[in-house]
Amino acid sequence: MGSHFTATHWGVYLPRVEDGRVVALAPAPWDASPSPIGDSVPGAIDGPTRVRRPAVRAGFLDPRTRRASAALRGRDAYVEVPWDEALDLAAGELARVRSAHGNGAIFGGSYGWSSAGRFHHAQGQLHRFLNAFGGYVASRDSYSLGAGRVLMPHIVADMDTLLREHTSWDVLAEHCELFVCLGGLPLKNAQVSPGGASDHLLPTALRRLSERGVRFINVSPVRDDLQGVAQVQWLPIRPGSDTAFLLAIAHVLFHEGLADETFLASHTTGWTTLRDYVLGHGDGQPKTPAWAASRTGLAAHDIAALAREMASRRTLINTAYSLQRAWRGEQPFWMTVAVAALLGQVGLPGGGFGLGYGCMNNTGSGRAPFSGPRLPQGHNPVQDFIPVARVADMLLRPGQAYDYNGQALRYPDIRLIYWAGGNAFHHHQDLYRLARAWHRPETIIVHEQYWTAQARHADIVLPATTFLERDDIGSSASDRYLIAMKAAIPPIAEARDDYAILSALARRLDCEEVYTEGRDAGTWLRLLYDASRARAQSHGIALPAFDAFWQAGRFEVPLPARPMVLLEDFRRDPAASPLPTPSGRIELYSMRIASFGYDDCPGHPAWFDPPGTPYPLHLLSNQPATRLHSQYDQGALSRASKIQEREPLTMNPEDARPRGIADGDIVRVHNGQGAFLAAARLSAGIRQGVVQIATGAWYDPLTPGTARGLDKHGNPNVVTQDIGASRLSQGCAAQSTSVEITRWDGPLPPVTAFVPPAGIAMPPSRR
Ligand SMILES: Nc1nc2c(c(=O)[nH]1)N[C@H]1C(S)=C(S)[C@@H](COP(=O)(O)OP(=O)(O)OC[C@H]3O[C@@H](n4cnc5c(=O)[nH]c(N)nc54)[C@H](O)[C@@H]3O)O[C@H]1N2
Ligand SMILES: Nc1nc2c(c(=O)[nH]1)N[C@H]1C(S)=C(S)[C@@H](COP(=O)(O)OP(=O)(O)OC[C@H]3O[C@@H](n4cnc5c(=O)[nH]c(N)nc54)[C@H](O)[C@@H]3O)O[C@H]1N2
Ligand SMILES: [Mo]
Repeated sequence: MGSHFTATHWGVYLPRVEDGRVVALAPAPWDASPSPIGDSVPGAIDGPTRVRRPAVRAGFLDPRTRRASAALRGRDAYVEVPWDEALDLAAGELARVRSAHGNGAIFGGSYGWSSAGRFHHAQGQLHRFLNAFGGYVASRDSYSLGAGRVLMPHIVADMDTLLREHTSWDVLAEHCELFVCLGGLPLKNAQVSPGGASDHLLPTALRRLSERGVRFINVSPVRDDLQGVAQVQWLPIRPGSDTAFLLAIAHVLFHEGLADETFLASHTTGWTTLRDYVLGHGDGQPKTPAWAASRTGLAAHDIAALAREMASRRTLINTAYSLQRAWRGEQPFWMTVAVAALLGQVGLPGGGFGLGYGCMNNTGSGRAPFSGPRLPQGHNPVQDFIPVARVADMLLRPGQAYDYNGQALRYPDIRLIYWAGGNAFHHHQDLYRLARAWHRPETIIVHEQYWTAQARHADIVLPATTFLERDDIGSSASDRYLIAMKAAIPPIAEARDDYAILSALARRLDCEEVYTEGRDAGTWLRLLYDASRARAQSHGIALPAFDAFWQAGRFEVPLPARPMVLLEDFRRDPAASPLPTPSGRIELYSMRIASFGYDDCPGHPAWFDPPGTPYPLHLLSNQPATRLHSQYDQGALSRASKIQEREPLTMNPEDARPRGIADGDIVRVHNGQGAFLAAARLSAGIRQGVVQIATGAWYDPLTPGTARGLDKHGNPNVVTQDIGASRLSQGCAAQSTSVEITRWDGPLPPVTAFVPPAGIAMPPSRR
């Protein structure tokens, strides 16, 4: 063990094992820009935050207080119990809830990134298990792309197809002249891809484009969202106003006769309706650069000059996911497509639109969109589902009606939550509200590797192995390598694979044969790999036999002969290669969306003036540079990035001065929903009126269980709003948040997020 590569979502590494412990993860030698996040793993996997044995919440363990103690979730003690006792308890609860309320009372959405290996993918395993058990309430879409995933199929194609077919960096380097990026191309984010980022592409790609003389426009409140290129203009836009900016670009194009009406007529539908809206024919308000200036905070002449430049050069317009993780988040994506269509460059090499270059490593790799092994999920007979970010609404409002993508739905009545491989107390908005919602169900079961807030709000916590403790295959669509992930060390303490845990439950619940089909993990790996060989073939890829792959340790996915250009075939012949939209074309007016009758998402892209807020600063909560979401926040790299143990928050000196805040000061960030402590980092590289903090500091309430209390550590989700982007998508709208900030002069409470809950003994060696 230990001399083979392994895969994480942020890169491939060679684990170095000494005396049975993983002491280092060395980056893969072929990777020109490896991620330092690997450094956080060795100290964490056998460190004090690890869940070492099954544990049950003290109030839950006692049948007399089991129900009444639900409100203690988040502050109760835990009792470690033997595996059999924990499994019997979990199986008993599953059986009880199913017989009393049916499978529709079990929520198994279990959103989250888990680990990179594709067989031991906790969420996939849980879904398969719950299907074998008779079904569960699922969740749809993602926190990443809540608005985008629902919108895009109506107007171009589904998000997965689009992401896999993005024009390659190679083609961009050759043909692109002007790269307009909304939300930048942040190097920090391109460290990752779900399932693996085996070769990091963005730093090299930016250097090549830069050397070819490409001019970049960074439309973002944050200057550092675009680094490493020679020619860059920063347009420090007000967050949430990009739709106004794009409408003004469209105004210039229409008004000055720069719109490609031939392309609009042949490849789009509804463009005259959009034109009338842009020119103000219906509402009397032309969406001019001057109109946009007051909304975006940008100069009208900058917007107009950029529009003309875009029309005169081969232009790619790219929009980061973050823009749609917002109130009315559908609109910036729709307008991005619209502007690219007006320029008539969709389907041209180096032109058109991108949605998320720089958000994930593999976007633009140009590799075949093949991804390796996939665990079959079985069939879910339960029809009820929720849009993923409506989880607290579901728990707090059972039976209540809501809208989603043209459907009138009702929230199910959930009695049991089962979660494996995600951290809702990281990813969800308005965490105090979530904590209240978490008091509702009768039973919460969680598999975790670490004592995260997700584990600390569960009744039954089952310890899961990490990727270093099991054999698996790492694989991601459009990635360079398939990786044979071989266990480097045996399981830590009593941790078990998610598959082993669920198999043991299935045995107790009489669905073992359906779930396991009589196979052990090794047999499954071989079977799933073999099943993926046929899919590989359809992409023209000849995968070797399993044994040869396993022995070699990796397989390189070849670059396709034909360079990838997004929507190339559609451009060439829209009749022969129509889009999967109702019209077969790009829909700048969607009759289907219009037919839903939503005032918050009409039939064409539109601007909504944001509601006024009582708080003066716009809070952006972006993806962290030093970890994956909340994963390995307890690790060395993430801990080293903190100031006085708190998460850094970037703030403009002009906003800091009147508040008496100096660089490095601890600040209290607050609004009507809650408050958290952070460490101020002053920078002129952020637009005035905007502050930014990374997500992922482990939730650390000063007084657990108090309504609207103080998070000591810097978790922005205590102040974000738990609202849907619109009735169309109900997507996560975390970026639309306003706050006030004051200097914290009180005594500084220690961070305790990394201390396991009461009752759990810390390993003596680490005390
Ligand atoms: N305010 C704000 N909130 C956001 C965002 C934002 O921009 N702003 N971004 C959102 C986005 S885009 C996303 S994708 C989400 C991410 O939210 P999540 O995906 O839920 O976050 P992670 O921290 O990756 O959580 C994964 C958890 O799974 C555990 N885990 C890892 N491997 C395994 C395994 O093999 N087995 C088991 N049982 N557990 C495992 C880890 O320990 C970790 O606790 O956050 C969202 N939340
Ligand atoms: N290292 C690391 N990389 C990651 C992740 C991680 O946890 N760690 N998470 C991954 C995941 S799950 C996802 S979904 C992607 C997400 O990718 P994104 O959602 O794009 O990531 P963010 O960091 O939230 O946002 C990118 C930048 O957009 C800018 N921005 C925010 N709001 C606005 C706005 O209204 N207008 C404009 N013009 N700009 C704005 C911010 O300055 C921010 O730095 O990242 C992935 N990459
Ligand atoms: Mo995401």
